[in-house]
Amino acid sequence: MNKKNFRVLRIEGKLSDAERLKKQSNYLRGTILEDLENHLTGGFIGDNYFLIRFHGMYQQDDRDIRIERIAQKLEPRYAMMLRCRLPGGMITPTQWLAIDRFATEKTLYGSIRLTNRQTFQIHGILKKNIKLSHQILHKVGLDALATAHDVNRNVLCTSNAVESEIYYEAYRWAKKLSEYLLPQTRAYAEIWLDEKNKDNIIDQEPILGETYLPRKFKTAIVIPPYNDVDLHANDLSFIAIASEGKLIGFNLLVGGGLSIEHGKKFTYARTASEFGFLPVHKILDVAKAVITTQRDWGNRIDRNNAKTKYTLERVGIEQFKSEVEKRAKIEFKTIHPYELTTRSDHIGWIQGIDNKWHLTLFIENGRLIDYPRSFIKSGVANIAKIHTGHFRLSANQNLIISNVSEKQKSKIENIARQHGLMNEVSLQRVNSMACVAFPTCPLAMAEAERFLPFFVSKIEQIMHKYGMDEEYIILRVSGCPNGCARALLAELGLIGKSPGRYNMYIGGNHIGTRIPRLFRENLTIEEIITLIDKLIASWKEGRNGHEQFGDFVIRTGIVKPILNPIIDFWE
Ligand code: SRM
Ligand code: SF4
Repeated sequence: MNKKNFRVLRIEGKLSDAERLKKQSNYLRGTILEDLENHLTGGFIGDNYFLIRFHGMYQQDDRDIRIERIAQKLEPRYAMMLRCRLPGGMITPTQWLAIDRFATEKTLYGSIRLTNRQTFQIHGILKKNIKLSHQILHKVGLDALATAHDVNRNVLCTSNAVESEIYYEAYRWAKKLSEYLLPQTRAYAEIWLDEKNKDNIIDQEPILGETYLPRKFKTAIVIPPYNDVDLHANDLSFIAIASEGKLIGFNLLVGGGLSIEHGKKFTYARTASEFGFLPVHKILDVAKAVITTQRDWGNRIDRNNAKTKYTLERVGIEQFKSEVEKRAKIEFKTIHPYELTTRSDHIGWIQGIDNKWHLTLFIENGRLIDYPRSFIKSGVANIAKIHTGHFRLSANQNLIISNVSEKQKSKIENIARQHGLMNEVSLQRVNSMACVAFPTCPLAMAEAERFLPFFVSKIEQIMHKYGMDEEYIILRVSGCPNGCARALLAELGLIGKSPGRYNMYIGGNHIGTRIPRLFRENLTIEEIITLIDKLIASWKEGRNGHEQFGDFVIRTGIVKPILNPIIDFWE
């Protein structure tokens, strides 16, 4: 490693305030209960503002009306966003109907937002309805535990593999991993479900530790050839390896992550490193070993430098790997060959190996709401009323109506069509994704979800102009450099800088294994469209055969590939 270019933040000094907060929280209780009774504010005060995140909630306010409220000397309109835990994105129609009703009747926006980590968020929950939201989830066997902050988040599992014999087995491991790595504190049950600690159980956190993890932690199970979960956005990825239709083990990859800060050279996106192969029965031990190594070695001084990707670079990949082997009592075998060929969802019907049908519905930006001309949220609820299989949420923010019998197929299709859920959609739109951003995200610097539909139409027009309608560019728009839309794994990524201005990254690939490079900074939308027009024109003119956009801009030297992000991400 070139030491000169080795960039880390402080690793010695005073612990970050987040560490004090966790330590003093009495296993995530803080004074949330008292705060719930405080009707003078619609929000949470002091440490509780952060502590509620461990319980799957973020405090937000409507940014569209923030200035107006300040002018009127009113408190911002505080409301919570609730994020459910849904390993592998699996949810039953009964569960769906319960959350649909809650979103319709008890929230400010009346919408459900499918996220790119295979779960859903409900925005706009007023303080008085928070407890109810958790109780409704609990009643149908769901929870929001550990979907945010310094814990292992919702565990992903490829959802585009129903034709694979190992899909359900892989999904069961995702569920087990999620449960195994959950916080053990009784705080969630006490605060939200009014459960008393009758047996006087003393709280302990054998895996996460009393002060939990240094930073958020993300886990995924990948079933090749699909990389719909974008494995390189995860701290810990298990690539399922099958032989003769049986799951025989996993390749382990550690240390992916995408978030950066504009211009801060100690931050960078990083693809995960291959550690080796493990047999199926070692998956929980290995997950525990990786997470506890990150727990013990991760940076607790500076949160900007705390994720596993930075720990790995600081201590060395080999050192981290051998610690994991020691803790898991395993010696990793050589990585088994695997091939990833796609990240896209297959929109429409597909038949699984069990002869059941699966319908993937394209939900633009994952936003389910009834629009004046298409009642898509009601459509999904109406499907849930008659569907006897389950729903699966994809990591591309789409919804799969899964396990449909031949008999039910046409009924479900009729409902979907009547509600505008099966309208024609271009390949370009299917392969475009945005994060939430305005008005709810407090960190948004520019529009994303509200801007994407218009922007995709512009790209569609350009593609059409050059006769490229059958092609697509993996496009991602994030409202800020936290990078929630995974723009730093896109062929064309936009990252918000300020309202109406974006940094433009190009050169990722279709399968999500290459980080794109910063191409131009601080562009207006008009400038972006002009540049894209030129780039698509040269791609059309100069591509080799079916060469894809990201590969083309790298091959022709329009941008240089990122070979080692710690050294050349910013060059
Ligand atoms: Fe994210 C913070 C939305 C996936 C990196 N993310 C946020 C918050 C909670 C803002 C906040 O902290 O107050 C956003 C809530 C907006 C809102 O109003 O709903 C938010 N992130 C989302 C979602 C909903 C985007 C979406 O449109 O689907 C995704 C929810 C996933 C889930 O169900 O758990 C979401 N976020 C991601 C991803 C992609 C992924 O995980 O595959 C990333 C990049 C991958 C990574 O972690 O490197 C991501 N979000 C962040 C970060 C930067 C973390 C870091 O490493 O520094 C933040 C800010 C933070 O944590 O400090 C953040
Ligand atoms: Fe908010 Fe930024 Fe994440 Fe978009 S990328 S949801 S703006 S934190």
